[in-house]
Amino acid sequence: TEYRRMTPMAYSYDDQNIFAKILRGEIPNDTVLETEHSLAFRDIRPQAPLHILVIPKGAYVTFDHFAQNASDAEIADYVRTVGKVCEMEGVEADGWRLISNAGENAVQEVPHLHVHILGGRALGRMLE
Ligand code: DGP
Repeated sequence: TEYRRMTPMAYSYDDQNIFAKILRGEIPNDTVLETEHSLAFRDIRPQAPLHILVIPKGAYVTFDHFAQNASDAEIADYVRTVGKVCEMEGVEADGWRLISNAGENAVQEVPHLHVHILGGRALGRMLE
C-alpha cells in the first residue's frame, strides 16, 4: 500500500550540496561500496576509527524525506548497502552505531540524506 502524506513535504533539495557534487564525480571520495541506488564512502572528518557515510543516489534531504518518497527498490538497496558495509568492515564483533542527523535541531551539515556508520572504539552512551 502506498504511504500518503497528510501535509505537503517542506523539503526542497539543493543540488549544489557537497554530496550531490560527490555523486556527480565533481569531488573525489574514498568509496567503500557503490550500488545501483547507493554510495558508501569514508567521512572526511572521522570521529571514530570506522566512520563511513552511506547516501542514496536520489535527491533526498533527510531520512524521513527518503522514507516517504523513495521507491521500494531504492529503500531496499539503501538498507542492504548499510548491511553490506557492516559485513565488509566486521562491525558485528565489537558493536557499532548508526546515526542520521536531520535539520537544524540535529545540526545537519550536508542537506543530502546520509547515515553515519561509527565503530572501532567504545562509543559511550548517546543520550545522557
Ligand atoms: P552531518 O552533521 O550529519 O550533516 O555530517 C556531515 C558529515 O559529512 C561530517 O561528518 C563531515 C562529512 N563531510 C563533509 N564534507 C565532506 C566531504 O567533502 N567528503 C566527505 N567524505 N565527507 C564530508
